[in-house]
Amino acid sequence: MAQVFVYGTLKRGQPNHQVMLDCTNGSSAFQGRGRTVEPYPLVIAGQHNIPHLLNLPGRGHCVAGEIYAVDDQMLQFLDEFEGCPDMYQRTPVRIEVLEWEGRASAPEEMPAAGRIVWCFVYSTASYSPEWLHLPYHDSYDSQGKHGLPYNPRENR
Ligand code: PCA
Repeated sequence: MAQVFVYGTLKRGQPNHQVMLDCTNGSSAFQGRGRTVEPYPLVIAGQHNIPHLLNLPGRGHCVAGEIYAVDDQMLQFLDEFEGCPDMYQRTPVRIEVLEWEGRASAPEEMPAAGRIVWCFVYSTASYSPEWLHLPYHDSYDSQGKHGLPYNPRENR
């Protein structure tokens, strides 16, 4: 099992969330909500309005998202789905727990709000320099006020 922090289209209510629920991809269990300990630039970029957390800790905002426990099959599926390692790189990042719903074998293993957990994040290390001048978001919603809705793959 691995812990993955999702901040973009994989979150609940966002356009790609259903892939996390599809058992043929493996298993995933929602653990809770969290926020990156360090600030990162979260931009919506390219002609398809794709969210990217740029791997530049120290700039931007602490970014909110969701923590999932996933099995190896789902992790491999997500790597492929996210175009890892070309488009995104799966990077370990420290996440502050905001609310925890996941199970633990003993109560003392249960991360409480404020605890820090390590999670994999699909972040982007290679991008065009203009992306650094895009607005930095602190949480992603495809239908947000930015007016840049995600263009699903089937429409491209
Ligand atoms: N999917 C991944 C990375 C960006 C995206 O849209 C996620 O939701 O975390």
